[in-house]
Amino acid sequence: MAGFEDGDVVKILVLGGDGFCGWPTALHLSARGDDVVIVDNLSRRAIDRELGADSLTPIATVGDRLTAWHEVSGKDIRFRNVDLAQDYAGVLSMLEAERPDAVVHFAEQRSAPYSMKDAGHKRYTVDNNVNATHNLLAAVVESGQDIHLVHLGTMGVYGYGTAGMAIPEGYLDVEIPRDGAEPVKQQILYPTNPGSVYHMTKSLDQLLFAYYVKNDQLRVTDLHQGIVWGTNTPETKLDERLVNRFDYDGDYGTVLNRFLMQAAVGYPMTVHGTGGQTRAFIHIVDTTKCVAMALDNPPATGDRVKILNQQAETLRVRDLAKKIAGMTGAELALTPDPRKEDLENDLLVAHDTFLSYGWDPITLDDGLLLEVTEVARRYADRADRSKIPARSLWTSKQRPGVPEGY
Ligand code: NAD
Ligand code: USQ
Repeated sequence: MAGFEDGDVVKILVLGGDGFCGWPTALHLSARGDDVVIVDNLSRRAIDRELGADSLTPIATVGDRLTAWHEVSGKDIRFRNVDLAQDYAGVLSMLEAERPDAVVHFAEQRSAPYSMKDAGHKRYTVDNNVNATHNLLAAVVESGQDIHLVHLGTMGVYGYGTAGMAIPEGYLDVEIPRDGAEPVKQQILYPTNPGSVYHMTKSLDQLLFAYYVKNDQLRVTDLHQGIVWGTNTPETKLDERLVNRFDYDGDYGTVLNRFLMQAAVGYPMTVHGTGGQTRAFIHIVDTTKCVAMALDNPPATGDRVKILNQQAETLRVRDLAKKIAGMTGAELALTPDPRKEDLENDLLVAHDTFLSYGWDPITLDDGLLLEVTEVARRYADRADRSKIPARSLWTSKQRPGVPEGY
């Protein structure tokens, strides 16, 4: 890690380390020798129970996961159950006790459909995500420690239509014309245009980071990540108890993994609208690698928020479905789009910084679709077909079943 001597053990808190991206990242960092502590309130497992849904892969309890990791690697990862949004004192005392070099922040409610179910789910998502991020920032300042904060943000803060321009990494150069004088040149945060309450919380996070970096000179990296696909990584494959989660239900399943699972169980692939939506994608193995690279290349004290676009390639939803149909013979079913989004858009994304670190991204054409299809096929008997349809609509309504207190 830059700023550390080779051989130094670096302590990293992985917030949200029991989740889809956090778990394999925690293992990857532990495997390379970092001292890793997972922090999670297990809310994602509680939401599975609320929705009556489950991971397609049978995920072990946190305790069994960590025991298995110790058995296969000889390394220890510790676990702390802290609610980052509700327990500020717990966040601060954890930082004071652990004194981490870096914190990786995955711990937010990350489903757009879940965030759009009704007022209760909107309020939960905003309260949880914005408070978690703000509690963390305030606690880093109060602790007085110099901690590099790496946050998982989203491509969705930009909006997806770019009229042929590649979306830059976080900042936009603008020229403001003035009568009779030279135009004012400025670099501004790329104008945010979220498409769901969930994505909006990531836009709010951006402002929190910008403020704390300006006021308190915190060191923050914000990773604007595309849609993650795939399931396992070299570390999660080492033991059945280490398997990563695979979401396929209408709320948490993301589009590519949903299509792969649908193809595996013979369910026509649920292409929303015309499938002309273009999105950015990254494989889960690359998520773990990019986070490690971001940790190794921190901003200096006094730098602005370091924003990196963390995606490998952009693809149109109907092209994804056609690719999978070509591989498996599965059918496509154009379904009415439950969301409010452009049905056709182009998307170009700059991702120069990770490439400059030597990243060689995994793409869909690398044959890894087959690996995921094999995961989907292997666990197909665990699938509950009634959970596949996307039932959350982007229209105003109130439904029962919101988390307690909302
Ligand atoms: P996930 O829901 O599987 O994992 C999030 C974890 O955070 C869960 O284990 C949950 O229990 C925990 N958590 C949530 N709120 C918490 C709180 N208040 N206190 C403590 N723990 C809390 O989600 P994921 O897919 O692993 O995503 C992780 C992060 O990456 C999210 O911030 C998400 O926005 C971002 N991201 C994900 C994707 C994707 O395709 N999965 C793409 C881009 C960005
Ligand atoms: N879609 C379908 N059929 C489906 C599911 C989705 O056509 O069965 C379409 C959606 O309408 C949308 C696109 O596929 O146009 C992507 O949907 P998604 O659910 O895969 O992704 P999204 O809601 O954007 O959210 C996911 C993660 C989120 C992350 C985001 C990155 O859940 O945490 O922030 O991807 S990005 O999309 O780049 O903003």
